[in-house]
Amino acid sequence: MRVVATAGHVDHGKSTLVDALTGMRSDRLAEERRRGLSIELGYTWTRLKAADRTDGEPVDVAFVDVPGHERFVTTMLAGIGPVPAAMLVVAADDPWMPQAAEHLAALDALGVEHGVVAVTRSDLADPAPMVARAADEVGRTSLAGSPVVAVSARSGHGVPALRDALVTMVARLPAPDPAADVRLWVDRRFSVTGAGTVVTGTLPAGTVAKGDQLSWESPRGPVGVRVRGVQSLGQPVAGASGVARVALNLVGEGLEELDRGAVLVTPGAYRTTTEVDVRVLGEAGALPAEPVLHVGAASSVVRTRPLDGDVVRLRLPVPLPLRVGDRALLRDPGARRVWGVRVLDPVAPALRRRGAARRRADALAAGGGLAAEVTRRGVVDRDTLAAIGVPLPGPAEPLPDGVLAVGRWLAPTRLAALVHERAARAVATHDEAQPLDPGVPLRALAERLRLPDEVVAACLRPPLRVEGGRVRGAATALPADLEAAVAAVARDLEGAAYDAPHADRLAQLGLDDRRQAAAAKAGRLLRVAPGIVLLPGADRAAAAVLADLPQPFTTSQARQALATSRRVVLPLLDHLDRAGLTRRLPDDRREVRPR
Ligand SMILES: Nc1nc2c(ncn2[C@@H]2O[C@H](COP(=O)(O)OP(=O)(O)OP(=O)(O)O)[C@@H](O)[C@H]2O)c(=O)[nH]1
Ligand SMILES: [Mg+2]
Repeated sequence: MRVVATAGHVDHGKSTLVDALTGMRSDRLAEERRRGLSIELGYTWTRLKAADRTDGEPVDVAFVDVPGHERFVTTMLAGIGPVPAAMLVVAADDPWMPQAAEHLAALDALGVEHGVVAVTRSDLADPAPMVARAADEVGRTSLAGSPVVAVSARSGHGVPALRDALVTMVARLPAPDPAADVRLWVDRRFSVTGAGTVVTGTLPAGTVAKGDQLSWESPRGPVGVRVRGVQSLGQPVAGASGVARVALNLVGEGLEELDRGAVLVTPGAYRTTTEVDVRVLGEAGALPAEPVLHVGAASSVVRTRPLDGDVVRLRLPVPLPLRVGDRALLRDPGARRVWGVRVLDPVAPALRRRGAARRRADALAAGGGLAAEVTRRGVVDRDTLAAIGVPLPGPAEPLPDGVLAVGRWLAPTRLAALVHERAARAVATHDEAQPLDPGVPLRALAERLRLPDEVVAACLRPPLRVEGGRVRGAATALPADLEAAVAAVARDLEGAAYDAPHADRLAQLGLDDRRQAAAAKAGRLLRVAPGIVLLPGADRAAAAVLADLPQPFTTSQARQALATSRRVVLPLLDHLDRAGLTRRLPDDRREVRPR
């Protein structure tokens, strides 16, 4: 299916022409029919096939017929917002009128490139002058090159040519991804007896199916809704893929508040925010302080804060699920002027310090793309980037230069050197102050750097490393007196590696529990139990000696082989068990585990 929105001045014949093309009535309301004026959006559809071609599949085209009256411009903008193609309708018997200009400016601001111009009511006046004028006006917009066709909805003259032009135009529309995240801008809501709430909208991409869960981004936060039924082109269907006009029967809480401007999205697929940085495509200087933002079928008064040049921050009254690259429109209702904008960052960071606005604009000037986004954000998780519409490489594809991946995190490569340096400094400062307790807890360091733990850990290079939850530096020197005590122990153990110093000797050397632990932590002593210290590596050496015994061996055999006492051998064997070097059997004998 293809979707085309109408545009054009009030009373120029939009509804009549769409009705002639579809054989349906787009003005549904009694008031619309009585006054001959569209008030709401009209929805009709038809199957089109080029008259001059027997080949080619017929294509379903749905029209969103908009009202032309200046009072209903917000409705008009809700109609064209999510639609990628337009049919501009101009009367042959009237001059070029203000709403023709305003609607065309809006289509241009939104960057709509696919269109057809119908110069209608050509039974009432020679269409040639308006054909020329319309081609000229359209030629200065994003719709430049659109065919201009003279028609009469009354006589039917030119209608086949218009159909052909429409078929050709919709054939050029890009095919959206049916697997894309759903973002349905609701443009109408009504209640059906027995069914409950029904909403309609243009689905630009993705698929909605019966039974789907969607999230409604309500003013109070996301609300889950379930799709009880889907209709498309007036028929119940199992599902519909964009681009499509859809009507959804919804079940959920608080639906009475859901109305035009509401957005239904794939749960969790978007980040809704109120601070949005955009590039203004036009004269940003003339932007009012509080224009109306129109995006999709939503509209709200926003506050603008110029950052620098054409980069402007918008503060939204309610959060919207926007994505990088989204086109939207700002409108000054007083001056009837519109500006197109392109979303640069839908989750813009707070600007606190002096000059932050300028720096932010400079950073945004670096453009889009993954590398630029990651550089700008520092560290960002893949889900956030996907949710704001930054394309990510697939699992097998390489990351762009300058981007480092750590699990779900992406970071600029240069961050690694910075983090390593900061970590090295933090560890050095800490170890100097507290040599008995070397290393900085990873968690604390990560918090200080405002980075995820695993990113900090991944940025460390030797000698920095994570050990037992702490970032440790190179083996730190012990305080001189402790160093001397360690050296004395080493002398004591010379030639009697398992004859651990007795309690009185340890007390004489000032090696109390805490200092034994500090020396052990620094890798200078092996502390098999409180009060039993040996030299580092004594445990492996002991295991090698024990391996020469017939297996399994008794505690007493071990004591003799190691030439030591029960005081030492009992805790040493326990230590060897814990270290996985020996295994204790049920009869209390042990065997050395194979390496
Ligand atoms: N003679 C003649 N009259 C037409 C033609 N097309 C539309 N009209 C008449 O023009 C008037 C306005 O037509 P609509 O189709 O309601 O115009 P519209 O553009 O939809 O108007 P709004 O929705 O209010 O903006 C109606 O009286 C139509 O009958 C045509 O091709 N020839
Ligand atoms: Mg109408």
